[in-house]
Amino acid sequence: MIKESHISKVIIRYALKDLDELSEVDVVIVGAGPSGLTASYYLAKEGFKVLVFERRFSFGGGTGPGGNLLPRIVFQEEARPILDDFGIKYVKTEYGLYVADPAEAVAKLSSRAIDAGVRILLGAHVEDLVYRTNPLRITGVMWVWTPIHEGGFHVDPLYTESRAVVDATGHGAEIVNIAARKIPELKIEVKGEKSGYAELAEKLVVEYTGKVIPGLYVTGMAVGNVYGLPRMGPIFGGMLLSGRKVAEIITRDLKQSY
Ligand code: 48F
Repeated sequence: MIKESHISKVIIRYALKDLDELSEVDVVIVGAGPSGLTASYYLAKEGFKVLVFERRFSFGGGTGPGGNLLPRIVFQEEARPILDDFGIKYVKTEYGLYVADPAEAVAKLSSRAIDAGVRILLGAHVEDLVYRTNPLRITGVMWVWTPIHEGGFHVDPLYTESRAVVDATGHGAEIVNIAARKIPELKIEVKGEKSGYAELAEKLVVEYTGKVIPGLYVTGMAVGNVYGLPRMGPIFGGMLLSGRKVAEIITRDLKQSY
């Protein structure tokens, strides 16, 4: 027999138990796009408790729409080991570039991350940071459900504490921008993204990936916004390489601080 009240009870009981457990984690990643999902997977593989906040009710960020809605995304040679780690199939083209199916990429990035132990909270919008002084550092995020945010209601958010916060919010670099605007003593200068230059952008986005200030890291297109780098358009190797790199940096930093 299915009782309606039991449906409600199990949702409430289990969801609240999860949220209770997730109020303190090792790493918060904001954004379930390609860079955030990649970072989350490699961090979970290292044994860290990882929570991804995604304000949409779906995964993948800018991956799904491919290039101007054409269902193919492009990767370069350097990204192949990561595609292989996730089991994403690809075809080598006549230009030496590789193409893959965006739907498969989204599905495999997210399912491998979840299988590695990552928790993804959908419909959850990060609207602010938590910080401490002496030493000055970021220690978590403040978040509300997306419909609350979209509705423009004044509802106080909940806290999630973490040892590292990763801005994987894409072109807007929302989290680093919040830090720059609301904690001026951090002296973060956000330069803003430049126009398209694919080869240079792919190289620089990986090079500049990493720690912005203690406790706050940046990956993916957000890196371009923070450091004034060009955009690359629908080539995604840099996103995966940036995600893996930020995971390596955080792994090193967190293991050193034990
Ligand atoms: O935009 P997005 O895919 O970021 P990415 O991982 O990849 C960029 C590429 O898709 C593409 C490109 C490179 O080839 O130019 O654009 O850097 O994913 C960012 C995700 O973050 C979510 C947003 O909904 C998207 O799914 N997001 C953004 N701000 C917030 C957020 C926020 N404040 N709270 C929660 N989620």
